[in-house]
Amino acid sequence: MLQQMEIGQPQPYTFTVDNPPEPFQLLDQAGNLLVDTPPLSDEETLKGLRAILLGRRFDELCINLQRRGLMVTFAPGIGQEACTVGSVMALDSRRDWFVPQYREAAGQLLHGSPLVNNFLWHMGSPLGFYIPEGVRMLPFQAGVAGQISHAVGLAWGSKLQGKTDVAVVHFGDGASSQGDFYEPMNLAGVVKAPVIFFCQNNYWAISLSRNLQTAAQTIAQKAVAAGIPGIQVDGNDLFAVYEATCQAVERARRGEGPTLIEGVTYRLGIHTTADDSSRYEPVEYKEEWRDKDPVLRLQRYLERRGKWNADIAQKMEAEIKAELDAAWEEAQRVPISRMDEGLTHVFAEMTPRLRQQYDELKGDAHA
Ligand SMILES: Cc1ncc(C[n+]2csc(CCOP(=O)(O)OP(=O)(O)O)c2C)c(N)n1
Repeated sequence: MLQQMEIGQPQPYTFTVDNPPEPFQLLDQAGNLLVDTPPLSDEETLKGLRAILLGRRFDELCINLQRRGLMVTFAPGIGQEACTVGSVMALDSRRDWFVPQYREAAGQLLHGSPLVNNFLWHMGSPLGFYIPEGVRMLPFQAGVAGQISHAVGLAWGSKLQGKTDVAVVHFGDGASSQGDFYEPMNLAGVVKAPVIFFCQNNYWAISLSRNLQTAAQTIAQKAVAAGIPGIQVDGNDLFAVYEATCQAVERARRGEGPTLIEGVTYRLGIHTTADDSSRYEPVEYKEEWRDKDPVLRLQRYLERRGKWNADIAQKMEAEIKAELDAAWEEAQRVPISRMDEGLTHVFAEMTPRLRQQYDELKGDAHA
């Protein structure tokens, strides 16, 4: 049974632990719309598809560049992009915060991150970590779940200042087992911080499968313990992600506090360039999920509405390639960072610990 959530009518999400509803879906795998009116216009849907494709082509390019020794370890979001793009589309980029983990390029770029910065931070340049003035985003976070507290801080701060700016924070199913997930979510529930916890359940935490991650039937139901609503959505359905996030944003702006959204998706790519998933991932898993790819689903939907064909696809791909090529050219013109810049860019004045490391590095012939 499909969980029906009326567009534009927020409903309380109730979870029974024994019988969780099916993930919320508005667009099925074959590209059929399951409601009368889509939550996004055709133009907006094309914009969402373009953002997903830009993220995907960026990821594919970075994997190649890493294999050629031109980048550090890279974590792609291939197959999961509807989660970040759908949730960013529900935000007001001028005032709401997007807080990523490490595989959210598609959402970051849509929220205003300059493409060249995304290249630079994977080239080891601290310049990539500077968020330009006016872009409401935190940098890439390698420590699993570390960013969740930061997002709660941003959202609570917004509330304390009498504002209604919200923060959406992305993390994985593995992160949802950490204290760094439960503790800030609990606090956010108490202070009704305008924050949206978005768990991209991509089935894997490196080699640990979802089934071994937690005995909970859904990750969304973890919201119950924090006293906040939780909803499981089809994470490969751009419309469902967008709609669920819109409703969570409205709740947050009304002062009703946080929501936990679990996007059920799958890691169609690799964990990172440092991992070999062929050693633990059954091949049939990816095969099963390939047809649920958010790109295919949106293309099928748009094709049926006369908004997608080979010419449009070719034009969009060519534009994306040109955009990526230009940003990569620009990134290559930036001088390679010195090792000590990793220590000097963190604070205006180095802490004693950083200073000690800096001095040690300077005494090293390789520095
Ligand atoms: C605090 C912390 N512990 C362990 C790691 C090592 N580590 C890197 S990625 C990862 C798996 C995270 O899985 P999940 O949260 O599901 O996110 P995904 O990588 O699947 O997006 C782990 C354990 C880390 N980076 N940070």
